[in-house]
Amino acid sequence: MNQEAIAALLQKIEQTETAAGSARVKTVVNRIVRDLFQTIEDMDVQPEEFWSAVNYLSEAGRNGEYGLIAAGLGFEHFLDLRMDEAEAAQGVSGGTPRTIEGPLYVAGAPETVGSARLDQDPQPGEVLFMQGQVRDSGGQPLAGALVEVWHANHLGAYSFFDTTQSPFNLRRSIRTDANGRYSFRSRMPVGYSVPPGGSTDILLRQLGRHGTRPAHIHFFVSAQGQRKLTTQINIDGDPYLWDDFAFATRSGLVPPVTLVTDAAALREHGVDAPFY
Ligand code: MBD
Ligand code: FE
Repeated sequence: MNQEAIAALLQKIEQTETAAGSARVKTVVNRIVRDLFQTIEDMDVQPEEFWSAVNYLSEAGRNGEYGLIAAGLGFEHFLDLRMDEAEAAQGVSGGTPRTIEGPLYVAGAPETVGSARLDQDPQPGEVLFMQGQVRDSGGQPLAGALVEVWHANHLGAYSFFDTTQSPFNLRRSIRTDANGRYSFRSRMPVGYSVPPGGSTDILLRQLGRHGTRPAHIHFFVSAQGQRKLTTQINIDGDPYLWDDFAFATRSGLVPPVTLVTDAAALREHGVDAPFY
């Protein structure tokens, strides 16, 4: 089809629009339709391919996998890069880098002050301790900040989505203490992989890609009068550390991990052994 014919159809479609509705939605949707018409034209997409894509999207919606696809195609990371750029333009810089939320946060985790234990269900693997301090952009500790933490178990599965785990297993909200500090005890997570045979998996396979993330722990950090930080840390040494299907690993988000084997030091942390 020639460009004039495509332009004429687009004009005909837009002429059906009235003054009602949203100017923003009109602009964005019309742009997406234009770009998709052009892709179909340029790639000579066949009707069977188009309807196969429509059916794929219907199925992905039924599976609740749009969030996962958004992560896997790099859209979620792209939005982060745009937020970084917008902040830089406002002269905002420094601090812990942001990275993606992902589709697996659940609100309402039990709240504690200062410290928490995240693992409720028995879980094999290493005992994990993490501690940190929430500070404002001037470096001043923030007492009473909320640190929401969530991560996967030894199978890379998240409570709520994995109904074999008890509610809020490996999910907590921790208020920082008077010195802005928080700490928690948990078990080492294993990297998540997209559900085998699911919509995201099908797409990634066709792209010749894997659907695995390195082991990671998610955080929301919020405090009165402060911008909310959405971030993660990665566990150093994971083979997927720099090969995340969701592109979320960033330098500054791979803290040092220390293996503690000294019996006295372990007892001090209230454990008998680093693994059970
Ligand atoms: C996850 O655990 C996750 O963090 C992201 C971004 C996507 C899928 C699963
Ligand atoms: Fe995750």
